[in-house]
Amino acid sequence: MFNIDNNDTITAIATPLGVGAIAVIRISGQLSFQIIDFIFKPKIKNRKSRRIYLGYIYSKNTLIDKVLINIFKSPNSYTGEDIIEISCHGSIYIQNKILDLIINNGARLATRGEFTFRAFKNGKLDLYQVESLLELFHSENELDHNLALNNFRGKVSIIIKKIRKKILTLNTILEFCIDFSEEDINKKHLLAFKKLLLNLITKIKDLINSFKLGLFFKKGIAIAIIGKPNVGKSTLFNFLLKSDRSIVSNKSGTTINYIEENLYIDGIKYRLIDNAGIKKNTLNKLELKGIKKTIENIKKSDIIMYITNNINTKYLHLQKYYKYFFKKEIIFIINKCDLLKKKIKIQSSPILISAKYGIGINYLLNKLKTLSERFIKNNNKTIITNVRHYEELKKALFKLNKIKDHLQIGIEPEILSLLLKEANYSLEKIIGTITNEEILVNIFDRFCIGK
Ligand SMILES: Nc1nc2c(ncn2[C@@H]2O[C@H](COP(=O)(O)OP(=O)(O)OP(=O)(O)O)[C@@H](O)[C@H]2O)c(=O)[nH]1
Ligand SMILES: [Mg+2]
Repeated sequence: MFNIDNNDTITAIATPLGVGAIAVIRISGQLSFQIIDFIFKPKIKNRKSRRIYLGYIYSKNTLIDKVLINIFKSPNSYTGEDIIEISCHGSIYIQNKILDLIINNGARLATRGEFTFRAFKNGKLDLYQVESLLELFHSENELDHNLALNNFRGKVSIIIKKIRKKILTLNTILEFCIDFSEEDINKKHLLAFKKLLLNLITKIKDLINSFKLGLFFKKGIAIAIIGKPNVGKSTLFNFLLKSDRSIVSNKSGTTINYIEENLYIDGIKYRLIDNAGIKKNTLNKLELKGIKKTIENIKKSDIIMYITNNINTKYLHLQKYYKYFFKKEIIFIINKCDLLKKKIKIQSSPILISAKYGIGINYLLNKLKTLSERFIKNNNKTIITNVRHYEELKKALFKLNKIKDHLQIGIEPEILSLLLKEANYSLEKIIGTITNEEILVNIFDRFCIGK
């Protein structure tokens, strides 16, 4: 980890290591322009910020590469410092040669996330945005990406800053009360205090509740495919994944242990789980173990796809059972419709499909979409996705609720003021106004060198 108070000029290759069409090398700090003057020709006379210059990198008199350099003058840069970005040809030799030159002229190699740390230190990003940036790097689907991008752009930070402002207002009311005796405290003040407090509690509760929604985006909506053996569970699993991931055979009990895979439909992430068939009255130990795992998966899932081959199955009864006993959404599916003797109209529930021939799958996907929207509705809402933020918000809420309880007894400004400070402290830890080295190391170490 870097020294927090360090002001060295830092450098790193910002693109992935290896041969590429081009590579980008970054320099940030006070010596950036001095270093580029040493190694880049022609010399730039009137440096302009956010301008690209074409020229050559030299090591003494030896030409290394023809490059483009991009200049960002402090404070209008990613780190808030003077930044140079050199786009060179992507050979490993050229990249390393230029990096060596920069280091020999006064910069040092940056550590993981050090550029972003400087952005944080110089007030360009708050800690919430920094953590959202990490999530942006790791986003796997459209929704995940939108969420991380919104948060990186400061959506949640703005809300938290507003909440903190309101806490300060509460504190001002309290300070006013400290100067007066209890009898003199104006009822109006007390009412204003209560109103603002309740408003804050609701806002923090909303953020806390959004965490569950955030988990759906990140972890995906879990779907357990279940039913009796041999009904075509694995065939459907494979069809949806467009791969032969699960073994299919006409032998009953083919799937012994469950298989889980990620599936993306319309930008929504699902975790599809193919389970062992549920068999009544079996004494086979292996089958019993498989069934036990299936039940565990049912409990862990958000949606159940129940498959049967029998058009006379009493699905309403089953639907009630899963909905009320397990409290799960259920999609009831009759598979192998291609084998049905008489023609049956494909309908919305139960859904008739042929997993083997891909018949009726669109009906199934539509149904899935409708159910999923129940989980991920309000997707325009601000959503928090980070456990650390969730925990701090819960702590802040706890303190504010304590204040609410205290108000029942009467107003004791000193105690309330202390509780407000503690709530504020948690919020400051989220955006990084107050932080400790352990948290910083934990966060910035997850970045790569060059970011
Ligand atoms: N005709 C027809 N056969 C199907 C269809 N879906 C699956 N099958 C066949 O049914 C048999 C069982 O399919 P699986 O997908 O292995 O069934 P399963 O429910 O996973 O079975 P277990 O893992 O044993 O519980 C295989 O021979 C499949 O080819 C379908 O839509 N139409
Ligand atoms: Mg199977």
